[in-house]
Amino acid sequence: MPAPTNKRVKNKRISRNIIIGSEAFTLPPVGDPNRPKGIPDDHTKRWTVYVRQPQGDPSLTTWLNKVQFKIFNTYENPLRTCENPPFEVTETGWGGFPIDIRLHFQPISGEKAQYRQHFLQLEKYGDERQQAQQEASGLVRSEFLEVVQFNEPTEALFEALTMDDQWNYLQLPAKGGKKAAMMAQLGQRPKRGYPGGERSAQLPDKADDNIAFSQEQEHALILSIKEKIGIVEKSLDEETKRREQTEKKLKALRAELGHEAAQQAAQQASGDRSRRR
Ligand code: SLL
Repeated sequence: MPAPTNKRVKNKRISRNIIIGSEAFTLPPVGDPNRPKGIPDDHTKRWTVYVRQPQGDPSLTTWLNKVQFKIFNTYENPLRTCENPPFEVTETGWGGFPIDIRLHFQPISGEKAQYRQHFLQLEKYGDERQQAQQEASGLVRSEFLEVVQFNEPTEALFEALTMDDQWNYLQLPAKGGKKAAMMAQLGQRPKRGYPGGERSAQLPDKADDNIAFSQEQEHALILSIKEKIGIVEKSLDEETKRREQTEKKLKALRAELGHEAAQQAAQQASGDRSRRR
């Protein structure tokens, strides 16, 4: 077997999104029969901090090898290491704190570990509606989308990041349109294809029976969205004009009414005066 090289692919950059987040649930109070046993009395929350991939994205294990979470140093073994997914740590506690997260990449990537930080949010936050929802559900979730960029990746990583099998973990639903049904029957996934025959993280130029999504469709979709935006903007303009006209009319009516009211008041006053005389 040839020794793996660290040769880099020039002028290529591939990025992946990850979600870094935490969830905190309120624990039943001390004395409540539903409170799990063995939790210190001052702990009010059960929380989980995690690194996940956005739903539907290519598998993150292609490039992510290991995640370390450095939690508050009063916890036992505060440097927690996850060698496999799920990359997450669950604990109980009473207070939030910043968590240092170290992302270790697959050895084929030749990349150094990267740091991220996440604040473990235990208390309600956000606007009134969000806080009411957090109160009602007893769940506080705080998530951020992070981007990891591979600039001029190694050949091995580039190969891995452009392979179809990164989507293997996604099961095609049995029902879900003609194409999906056909693919399910054939036991195939929609093929991504390679524009110009070259391996790439891009969508292929054109769709065909084997390729479900293409740049051509993407452009058509963008055009149609732009067209719809145009329609919405036009009707917004018309509505604005109509509103301005209505406001003008209203102003004129108010002025007229005010004038009449003033006249009436004046007449009334002069009547009063004449009666008093
Ligand atoms: C503070 N920044 O000073 C916070 C610290 C620490 C929270 C929060 C229990 C830890 C354990 C726990 O929740 N600590 O049981 O070791 O307010």
